[in-house]
Amino acid sequence: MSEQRSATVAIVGKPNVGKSTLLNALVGRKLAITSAKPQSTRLPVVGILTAEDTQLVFVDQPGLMHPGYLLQEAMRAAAVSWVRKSDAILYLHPGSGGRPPRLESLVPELGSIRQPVAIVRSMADRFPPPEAVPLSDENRPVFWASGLTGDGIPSLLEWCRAHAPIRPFLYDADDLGTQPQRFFVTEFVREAAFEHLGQELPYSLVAEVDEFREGSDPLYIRATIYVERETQKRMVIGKGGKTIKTLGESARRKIEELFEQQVYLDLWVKTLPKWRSKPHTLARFGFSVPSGGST
Ligand SMILES: Nc1nc2c(ncn2[C@@H]2O[C@H](COP(=O)(O)OP(=O)(O)OP(=O)(O)O)[C@@H](O)[C@H]2O)c(=O)[nH]1
Ligand SMILES: [Mg+2]
Repeated sequence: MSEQRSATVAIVGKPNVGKSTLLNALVGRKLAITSAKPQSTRLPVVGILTAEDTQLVFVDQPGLMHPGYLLQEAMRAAAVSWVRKSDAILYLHPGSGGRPPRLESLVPELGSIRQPVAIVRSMADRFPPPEAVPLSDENRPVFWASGLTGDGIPSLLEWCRAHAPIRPFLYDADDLGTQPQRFFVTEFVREAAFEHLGQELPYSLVAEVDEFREGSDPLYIRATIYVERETQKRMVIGKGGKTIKTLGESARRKIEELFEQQVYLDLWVKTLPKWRSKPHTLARFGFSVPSGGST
């Protein structure tokens, strides 16, 4: 039997460059939520691809940006920690525009980055490569790929496999992810919120699963959406409950697709003032608040 290889591969870059879409394309399954609006990913999402003797553990990250409030600090801290600890890095920058800035300039706190980094010019279906494609940049290989069409994905996988250290698998060969079903419920509720609510509302919103009736059919899930203000709560509910109904149906369909079973989603809306800037509320929703964060 040949030796096993395994690698954690962080998918990083600025917000809205197609990281989550790429994760889903790499593992062939919709695990990470995506949106035309930036900052849709708040917590890393893990997708596992095991083929023959190699296991690749992709970790989609929140976008690297300057944080404005504590939630954004926690998002950035998560992404930076994965840049530090992953075995290899896919650094995404859209095919449009000029040269990508050096990854080091987005994470100056880390100094130099020693792991293998592939520069991925994303959204290659919209921004195809120029005639003379640079094969490398700063001694890092450049790939053109589209998470939407799948173009370039096989070459990326080949690069990841080539950089996977000889090491036993990190997870079971059958595992597709590492996060609990509850996590995906709250993520898909947020994705539906990005689709159905106005510009700023999805940013003030977080979801929590209150009850998950294991073994029930359809699977009964009770969840609460928290927003920061009463006015926002009224907007999420909508006239006669219309908005929350549409949002809930959309989220339910997404959850059913991932879980491959019928779901009854009982969705509520409550206010939780300033949850985005309080360490204890952030911790409750799964964020690791960097030390020194304000209360
Ligand atoms: N045409 C095209 N659009 C893409 C591609 N990848 C992503 N998009 C679109 O770009 C937008 C952002 O995609 P995401 O995958 O959510 O980007 P992200 O980098 O994860 O964004 P954040 O999590 O907010 O940082 C969405 O509207 C996607 O549909 C691609 O390969 N081609
Ligand atoms: Mg994302």
